[in-house]
Amino acid sequence: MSSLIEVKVPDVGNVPEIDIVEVLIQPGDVVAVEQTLAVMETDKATMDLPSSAAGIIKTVHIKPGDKVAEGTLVVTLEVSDAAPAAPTEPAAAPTPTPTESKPAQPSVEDVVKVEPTKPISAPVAAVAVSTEGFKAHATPSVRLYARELGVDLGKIQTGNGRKGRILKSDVQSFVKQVMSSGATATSGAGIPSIPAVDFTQFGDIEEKPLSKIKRLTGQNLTRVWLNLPLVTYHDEVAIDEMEEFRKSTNASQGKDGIKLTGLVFIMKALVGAMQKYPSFNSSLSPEGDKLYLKKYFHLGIAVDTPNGLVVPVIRDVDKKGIFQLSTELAEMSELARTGKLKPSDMQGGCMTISSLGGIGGTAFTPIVNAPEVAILGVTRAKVQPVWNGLAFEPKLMLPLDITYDHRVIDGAEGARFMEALKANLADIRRLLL
Ligand code: CAO
Repeated sequence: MSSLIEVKVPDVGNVPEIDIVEVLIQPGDVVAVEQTLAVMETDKATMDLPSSAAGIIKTVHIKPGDKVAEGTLVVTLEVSDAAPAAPTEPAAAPTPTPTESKPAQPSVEDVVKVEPTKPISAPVAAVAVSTEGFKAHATPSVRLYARELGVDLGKIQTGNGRKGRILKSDVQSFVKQVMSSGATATSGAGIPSIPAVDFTQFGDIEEKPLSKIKRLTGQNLTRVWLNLPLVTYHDEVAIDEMEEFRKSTNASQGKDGIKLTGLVFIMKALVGAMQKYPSFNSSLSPEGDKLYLKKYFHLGIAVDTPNGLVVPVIRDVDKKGIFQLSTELAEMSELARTGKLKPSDMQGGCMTISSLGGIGGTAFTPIVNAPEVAILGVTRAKVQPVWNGLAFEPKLMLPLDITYDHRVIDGAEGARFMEALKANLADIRRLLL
């Protein structure tokens, strides 16, 4: 037996109106008690909106951009009557830190977004992060905000929050101060910034805000571009055998069978090369003094969506066959294109593939999705004349581009890795070895 209950915005103090910035659930999702349903934001703080009970989401009554207040209906939840009685009251409100001696309770300013990779638990209190030897106290959401702006929290040191905790407003003031202190001529590591231009002087224009995905991707790509010494190595491989196998398998599958594209073979071949060259399946420590070598093989796949580029992660590629990979790839791309990927679907990748093969191209220089150390770019295969020692032979050549972090991978290793990848693709029987 089950019944329906309403989950409402809890007591959030004397805040009359709060913005919903992110909704993390959808109808059909199973949620646990205290699981974050949405993220709310005031001009002072970001806070989680926790579920007051465990159950299945029947209806979501809020959307990003909504303004809510205490008591606003958030979701209708189907709860099992067998489960411990579910409170119909709103979830416990975040309360201020009571005393110095007791463990800190999260306050409105301190309640932060639960990171999706961590087990779901009560709202997380602010944590200290070491910045060049200095312990900056800030919530994960403020640290994320600072990272997005490239602000070193160690330079702010003390914020206006409780016990000197750094708030979002402190980060904003810091940025304003830097901007007005004559540092506007440069950005990042003293790099001159692009001057603002009034384009209306040349003709009509239309202003279009970038999607959130594009803005976040842009920040991340700029960070990687500025921090990593990147090298891109280009090559090509004849994939006639692979293509013949792919086509005949697709034909034997019939119209309703799973359709294989070359990408799943590339995924298997790439993992084979990563097994042979483990430094491609690693991450460099932030201090740059050690490598974390991964024993799992999860691949990020760049997917083009109407809102921008997203990178869902297909897990344990080494353990899966091409049909399963094809099914998962289709599912993930669909979720990506309809904006339904969960944050956890985009985490834990070891290396990324960016395939533009369905569109065209002969070569490009993809940017590494740090903290990964390499990315594989793929463009369109085409038949080309290849000299076999006696005559030119028509061969289906697939162009491949590998960009790698030169701090981790040297040129010779990059070339050897590419050779291993090509060998796997040229003779896919190798993938069985
Ligand atoms: N050479 C020739 N043909 C190719 C090919 C290649 N390298 N790769 C794909 N194709 C063909 C496929 O076989 C398919 O052919 P049919 O329509 O005849 O069946 C067609 O192109 C379309 O393929 P697809 O793109 O739908 O499927 P995929 O498995 O190759 O790729 C996905 C899936 C999700 C990676 C892709 O759709 C996508 O979004 N690519 C863009 C990624 C991107 O934006 N990268 C840039 C990031 S910037 O660093």
